[in-house]
Amino acid sequence: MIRTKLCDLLGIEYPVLQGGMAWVSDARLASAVSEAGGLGIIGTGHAPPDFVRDQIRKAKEYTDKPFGVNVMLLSPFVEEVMKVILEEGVAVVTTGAGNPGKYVPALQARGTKVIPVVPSVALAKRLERAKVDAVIAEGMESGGHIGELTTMVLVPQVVDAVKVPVIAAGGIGDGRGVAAALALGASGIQMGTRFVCAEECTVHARVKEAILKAKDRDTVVTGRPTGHPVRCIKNKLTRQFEELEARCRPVEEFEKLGIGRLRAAMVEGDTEYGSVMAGQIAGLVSEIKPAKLIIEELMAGAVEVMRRLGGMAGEGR
Ligand code: TUI
Repeated sequence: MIRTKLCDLLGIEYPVLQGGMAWVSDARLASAVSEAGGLGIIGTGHAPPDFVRDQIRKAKEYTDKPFGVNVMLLSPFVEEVMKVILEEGVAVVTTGAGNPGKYVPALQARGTKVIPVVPSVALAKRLERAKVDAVIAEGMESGGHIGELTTMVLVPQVVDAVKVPVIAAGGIGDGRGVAAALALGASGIQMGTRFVCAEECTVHARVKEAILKAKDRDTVVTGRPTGHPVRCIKNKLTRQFEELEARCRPVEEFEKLGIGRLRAAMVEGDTEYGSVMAGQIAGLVSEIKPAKLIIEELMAGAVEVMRRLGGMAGEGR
């Protein structure tokens, strides 16, 4: 099996993080992933502090293993959510959509590891100076809010730029992706879209169906003019966003169109007019399975690829 320094840092069996996904990765999915030997992560998005506290307490009921909470730094509740996390105490905090530098000392004093998502080498270096425990280098293949660089390009450059462990994310859905990430120098991987189709994921069934049905070119990035580009499965809503872009409409119109759309998709199952955030790897996801099986197949697949590649090197090809 594959163990890396990330396993020791986080006290997990496999170097696999389940991406924190708002309205999708609740205590149920996160605890299932942690029970299976990865690191499950509760997604908080714009959720209010009481919801976050409730989810942390539930996850602690469901598992004794370490789990994480993802904090979306654009949330209006960031300060209150951080306060809840400090009160409750969690093993790991991952962050998205910003620079979490100012929260690092308090979280670490409480024993929490801090692992931000970085879309660039510059932010990775800045956050290493702020003493973060590791970084997640997330490529634009990912679902949801994304940066500009691909995983293939971003990961090796971040690996060369920092000494802390680097976790590769974006476009990883099976053992081949894990082996590729390790080849790029990553110490582990984070996967979101594949875990949406875990049996334990409580997202609306129509979202799982949309991912299972998706082909390679079925996602699209909208919202670039707002400064917050988002990748979703193509539907009537993404076409409306594209129309706003074509007509160069002001940012406020994008914001208005986006209100409540993530919840509409993930909770109510509105896959036509909701934001069905998913990564480009959706085209590779073809089955609903328990989280444990997803992780076991992922790791077995990676070992198999690495064995085959080792053999090729031995044959001098
Ligand atoms: O955060 C994500 N993905 C997300 S968050 C989300 S919830 C949402 N809801 C409505 C609108 C937008 C989002 C859905 N998906 N991934 C991590 C991520 N972080 N991707 C890119 C970044 C990022 C971008 C800029 C991280 C840091 C950053 O820094 C800018 C700075 O302050 O230097």
